[in-house]
Amino acid sequence: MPYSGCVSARRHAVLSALIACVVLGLSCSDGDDDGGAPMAATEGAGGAATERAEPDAAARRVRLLKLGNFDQPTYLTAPRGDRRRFVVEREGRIRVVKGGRVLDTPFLDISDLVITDGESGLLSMAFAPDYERSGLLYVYYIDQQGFITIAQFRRSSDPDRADPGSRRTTMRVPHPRSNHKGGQLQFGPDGLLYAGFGDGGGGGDPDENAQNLGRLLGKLVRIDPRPGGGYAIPAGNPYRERSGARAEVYAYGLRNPYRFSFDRRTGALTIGDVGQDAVEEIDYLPSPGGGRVPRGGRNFGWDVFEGRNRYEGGSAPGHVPPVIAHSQDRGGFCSVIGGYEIRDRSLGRGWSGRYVYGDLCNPVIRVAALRRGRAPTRGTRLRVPNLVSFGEDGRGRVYAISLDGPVYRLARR
Ligand SMILES: [Ca+2]
Ligand SMILES: [Ca+2]
Repeated sequence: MPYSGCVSARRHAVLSALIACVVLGLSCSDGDDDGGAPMAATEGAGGAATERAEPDAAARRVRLLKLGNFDQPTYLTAPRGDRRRFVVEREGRIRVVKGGRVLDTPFLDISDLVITDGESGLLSMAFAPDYERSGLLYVYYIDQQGFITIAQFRRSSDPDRADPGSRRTTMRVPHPRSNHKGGQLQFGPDGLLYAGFGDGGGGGDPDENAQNLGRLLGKLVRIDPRPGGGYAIPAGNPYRERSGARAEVYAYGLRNPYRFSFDRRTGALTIGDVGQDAVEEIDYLPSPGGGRVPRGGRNFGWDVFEGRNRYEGGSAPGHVPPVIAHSQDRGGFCSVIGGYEIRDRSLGRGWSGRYVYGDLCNPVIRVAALRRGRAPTRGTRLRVPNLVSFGEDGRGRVYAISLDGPVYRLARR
């Protein structure tokens, strides 16, 4: 089969498709692409995603403004309030964009520590909430042993450079395969560090990790990193007292929560959980109010459920179904790319206050009005092939990132 690399990669997960398609020079956005215009219902047997047409002219007044070209960019972030942009490159570098220019010298280069097999690489980073004072930042990468690694670095005397000698290992988790490596780090509004770990790879969670509270794979974890290395367990973690459970677990039943985020205004949590062979999903937990994070201890269902469909036997106690589910077969979805609740008010109606997300194989940027139950979603006119991530800068402006190189800001026309 001439396209087997691409097709089979679609069936599995986020970065493998990129490797197959980028390295082999194939297009993953061919074929059953949905076209980007207002769409018909895209949902399979798991239940329909509610489709809306473009609501008004205001929603069309947003464009992709190119920030620059990078070497396999995987993420963008910045310390809160900072005007610079930090772009993470898969092979292990972090680049600084300052005054509209990409600085020649990377902020950090750990390419000697990082492997890029399968879905591996340097996959995201997070600045400590008190970065201005502490100078601490965290990176998420796959190390030479294939382990998921969260490491801390410290800013150097040059604010545009981290100190490469300041590395401390915060957390290191064995992972047996080259897919479902997770990849997201985020500080929640509670000041704690969250990370999303994939289920251990293969297909169908063969090791049955995601429903097993005694394992870290297939989980969203929450830790309190210690500046000298390692971490403490936060007092409010839901399984802290449960025998046989890992105290780091915040939520479970996840296949590959490759991208998740907190709403910078409300604290609501949104997870893009990459599907198996049928359904791509967005999970959503609203904030209890006051800018707080949602209560932990939720079960998102995998591998008993894929989207709203039954997947394997067994039970998933308290299963929280997704608010958005896209059928892979109808619309060309292969690996959902979770995004951000947009708080950039300059984008105006139809964008501000909506959740932006997309897919690796379907280039259409989508927006949704998140709520419990089933959330309405629509395709926009914006397209980013090989979409690998969204990002948010220090002022809450939102970016879309293509692994092909370009990073774009969502900007008003
Ligand atoms: Ca299984
Ligand atoms: Ca699920």
